[in-house]
Amino acid sequence: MTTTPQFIQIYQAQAEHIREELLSGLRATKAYASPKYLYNELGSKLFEAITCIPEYYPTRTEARIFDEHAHDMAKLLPHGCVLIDLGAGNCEKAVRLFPVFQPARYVAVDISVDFLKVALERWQRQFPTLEMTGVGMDFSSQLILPADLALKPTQARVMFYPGSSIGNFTPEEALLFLKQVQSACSVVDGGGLLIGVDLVKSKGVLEAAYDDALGITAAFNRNMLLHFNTLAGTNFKLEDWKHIGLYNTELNRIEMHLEALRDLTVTWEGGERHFTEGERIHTENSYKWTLKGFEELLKQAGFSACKAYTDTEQKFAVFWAKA
Ligand code: AVI
Repeated sequence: MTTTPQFIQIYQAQAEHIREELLSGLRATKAYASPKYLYNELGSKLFEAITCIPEYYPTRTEARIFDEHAHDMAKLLPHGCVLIDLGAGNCEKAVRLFPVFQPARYVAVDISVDFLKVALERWQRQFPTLEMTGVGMDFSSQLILPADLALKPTQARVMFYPGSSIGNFTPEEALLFLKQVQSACSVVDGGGLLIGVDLVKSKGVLEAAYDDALGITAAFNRNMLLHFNTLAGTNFKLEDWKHIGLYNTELNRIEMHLEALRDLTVTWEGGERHFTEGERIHTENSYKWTLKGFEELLKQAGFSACKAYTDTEQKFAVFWAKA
């Protein structure tokens, strides 16, 4: 019986590297920041809150798809697999599927190490006989599973990437990422990918989901400025910035920005950046896919036998793809 999950931390960016990355985005003519900086401790909690707000349909719709089709999906999954949860967060989505999927081992990967540790220790107490491993890793630029995981050559690998996180990659980045997933899963016969994808829909529905009436998404986006202040020693003031969430119909993506409400100067040790009123910092893209477009992408990445499960309104899809 196991009571403490194994934990592997394979990557922790140096504070200086993080600061440099942030500041170079701020200095750019069109200022930008990587969406991974949305997730400090408060950011992870605000994202959890987003998943509960009425306008943010993806989490609810995906959960319904799993409720309805999990048994069907389980028939396609290899028996006794290792379930590798990419961007596991609080691990809830995978845990709900344990009784149906019956994995032999669970590996939870997330950049937010402290948040993951707390969650995984809780789940391990609830599932004491299931081998669980946590991996603290930023896989957004490269997916290399740590050798310390000691994945068995007999255990098929199923990667689980729900929540439409794939949408936070550009289509080019998404293809590169999926190719890496495909090669990691194809090491053992029968492996594959179970992935949640948000589908193209009306501008009104999309913009409401990313600029909700309660202002939770606005808080989530603006909290990035507090995170900057901690990581890079900047002096952003929340009252100077407003949240923008808009749908770019040409590129099929939601864009989140922070817009300066007046002319201002942000300073940090050794530098500053002037923003004029209305100037923006681009903080996130969330691409939406068509069913056909995403199936094509999976095939290009080397997957086969793709099967899509959707809700009746085709708002969201979960794809199973064989590696
Ligand atoms: C994590 N990711 C899939 C979310 C999304 O919908 O793109 C992040 C998010 N941003 C604003 N609301 C939710």
